[in-house]
Amino acid sequence: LTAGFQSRKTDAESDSPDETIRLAVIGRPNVGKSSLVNRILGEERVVVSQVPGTTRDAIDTPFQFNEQKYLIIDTAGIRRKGKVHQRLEKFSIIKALRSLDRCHLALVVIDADEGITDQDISIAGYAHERGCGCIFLLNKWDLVKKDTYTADQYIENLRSAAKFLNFAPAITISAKTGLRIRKIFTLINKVYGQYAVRIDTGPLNRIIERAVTRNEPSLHRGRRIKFYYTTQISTRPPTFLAFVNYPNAVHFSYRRYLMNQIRSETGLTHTPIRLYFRKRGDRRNSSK
Ligand SMILES: Nc1nc2c(ncn2[C@@H]2O[C@H](COP(=O)(O)OP(=O)(O)OP(=O)(O)O)[C@@H](O)[C@H]2O)c(=O)[nH]1
Ligand SMILES: [Mg+2]
Repeated sequence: LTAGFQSRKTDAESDSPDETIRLAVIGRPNVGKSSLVNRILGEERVVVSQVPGTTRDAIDTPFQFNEQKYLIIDTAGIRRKGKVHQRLEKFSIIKALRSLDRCHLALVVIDADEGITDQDISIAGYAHERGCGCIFLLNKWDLVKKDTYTADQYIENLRSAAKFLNFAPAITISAKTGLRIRKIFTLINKVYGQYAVRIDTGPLNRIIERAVTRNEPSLHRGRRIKFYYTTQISTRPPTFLAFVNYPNAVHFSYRRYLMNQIRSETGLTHTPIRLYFRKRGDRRNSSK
């Protein structure tokens, strides 16, 4: 029944307590991804240099912090397609993108000193498309003149540039000075907790029922759209399936409304979630 919706990330592992949180560090070239990885690991594990394109491979390092296991993957910087000329660079980018398929969360590193660019947003978009939770890290905050721009202004700019990721946390950091590196782990654990959550069918159905009663979907060719039953079919990210009479008639804005209701009533404030619709006939009508 649910096979078509299972994410490949979820089926291999159960909710065992010793599970590893897998993190991909992604971003444009030279934004400080490798510096951040070294800072987190507390050693010069990967090569850092001011030459853009230093990291070529996706480098996995497992580590443990406060009894939680993590795997962190340093990746190659991702430039805009039109500017990628060399085959080697193309391969590096493919590897970086592939690492997102193995990861739960993407740490999207942005060079705050250069400001937020379209490319930063498309990179976050790749992670989102692959079902990763995202955390924005505005790095090199030590270089930013604080009298010119405040962190709030930066984050506001980011919010308006990446509306589709308005639930993703964002903080200013410095891989160089270590500013707010511990805070990153608070966020990682919080986002992952939501990312891996399971919501029971009972409460979930009550949320949907209440939402539909409060705000009915518009009619489909004169007929009511009915929501029969909703269940969570997978996690990482939390994925819900609602059985309805006219799945294709549910407007995208109504789907968004239902998703917002699920989010706000279950506290899923920082994780991506998915909601699918599937057809189920009305029993009373179909038995006639
Ligand atoms: N001032 C300052 N410099 C930083 C910070 N983080 C990284 N840098 C510098 O930025 C340059 C690039 O750092 P890397 O860590 O190699 O960047 P990267 O994103 O891994 O780069 P690629 O692997 O080439 O994509 C280096 O000169 C770092 O010393 C920071 O927080 N503050
Ligand atoms: Mg690097």
